[in-house]
Parts: sequence; C-alpha cells; structure tokens
Amino acid sequence: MTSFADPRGLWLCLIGPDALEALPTDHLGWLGVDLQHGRYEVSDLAGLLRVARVPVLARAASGDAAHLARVLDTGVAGVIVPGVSSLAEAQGLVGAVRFPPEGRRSTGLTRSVLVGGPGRPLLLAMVETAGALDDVGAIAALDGVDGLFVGPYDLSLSLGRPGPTDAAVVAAAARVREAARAHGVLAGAFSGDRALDALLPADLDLLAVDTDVTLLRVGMDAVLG
Ligand code: 3PY
Ligand code: MG
Repeated sequence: MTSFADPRGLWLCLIGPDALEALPTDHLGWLGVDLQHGRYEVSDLAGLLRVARVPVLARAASGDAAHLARVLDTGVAGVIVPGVSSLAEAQGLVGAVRFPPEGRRSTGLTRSVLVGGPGRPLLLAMVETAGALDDVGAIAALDGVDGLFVGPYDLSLSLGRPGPTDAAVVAAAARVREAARAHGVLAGAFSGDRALDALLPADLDLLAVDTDVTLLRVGMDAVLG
C-alpha cells in the first residue's frame, strides 16, 4: 500500500502555481486539487504539478471516463473520484483508470509519459453517498481501487443527517476506515473542521485538513485580528 510522508493534505480550490510555489508545504504529505468544486480546469493541473513539492491528488469533476483519462494524462499521483454510488460504478472507474488488461485506459503522448509521471496512479473512490456506504466492503475489495475517501459533507446530506459531525456520519467514517483496513487499501477523508478532525478515525492515511480558501481567511484574521 502506498504511504504518504504525512497524512495531512491541503485541498486546493483556487490558488495558482505562483501562490502554491510561495506556500510552505513542509508539513504536508499531499495536495488535493479540486476539479469538482474548485475553480480548476484540467488544463490548470500541469502548472500546479510543476511547482508542487508533495504528491498531487486530483479530485475529479466526475467519474466520466474521458474526463478521468485527461486528468491522469497530466501526471497526477492519483484521482479522488466523487459521488460513487455503487459497486458497479466503482468497477467502471477501474476500467477508466487502469490500462489494459486491467482496464480500458488509452495511452498517448501525454504529459504523464513526457515527464515520467507515476507509473500507476492511485484510484481513490469517494464514499459520500448511502449507496457507496452500502457497498463499501466490495468497493474496497476491488482490484484496481487503492483507497476509500470519505466526503462527510455530502455523506451527511445523503444520509439525511444535519451535518458532518452527526453521530451517524462519524460512525460511517469509522466503517469506511474498517473496510479499507480489512482490504489493505488507503483510508482517507476530507475534514475542513477541527471539531470534525477529533471525531474522524485517528489513524487515517489521508486527511484533507482544510482548504486554501480557509488558509487565506484565517491568515487575514491572524494578521489583522
Ligand atoms: C464532501 O464532504 O462531500 C466532500 O466532497 C469534501 O470535499
Ligand atoms: Mg462531496
């Protein structure tokens, strides 16, 4: 199982390469670049990858195979795929992300080939729907899936709970972690909230602690009070 120097990651929603280059990332194990809710297009990834000093995982906009192929062609270390709703959908992701014979991904003169990107990018399935939670053991067991990544905010919506710190969501996150451990794959989650950090399993392999947006806002508060 791949491991990261530090489980803590920063989730990028809007900063560009110049700001990333200026950001101290010594205490981070990875960066998440959010193509689903962030401002980024696939064409923004190369510039960020050129200055990133830790592995970059792209949160894809969707599980669409053509989109995932273009994201992977940039040479990211892996993809975090949102909104997975079933085992069948997760099987489709393996087909999209893996080269034959494991999957159907095509190769070409891509940035990942040109710069010798990661040989085998990570595929992390987000667990943020009730359907994915129902199938969590089978998804974790799939050859080609490297990890599960909890989206506690959407999961709370999908489970009809009031928010990510609700007991049912916290219990679901623990269940996801157990499934990942049982099948030897990575267990990760998004947080963005210190109260939630304390409720999530303590030994996650990946924890998106917070976003670049929060860093800017907290930084402004710290400087100006
Ligand atoms: C969620 O919690 O739903 C997320 O997708 C976190 O980014
Ligand atoms: Mg989500």
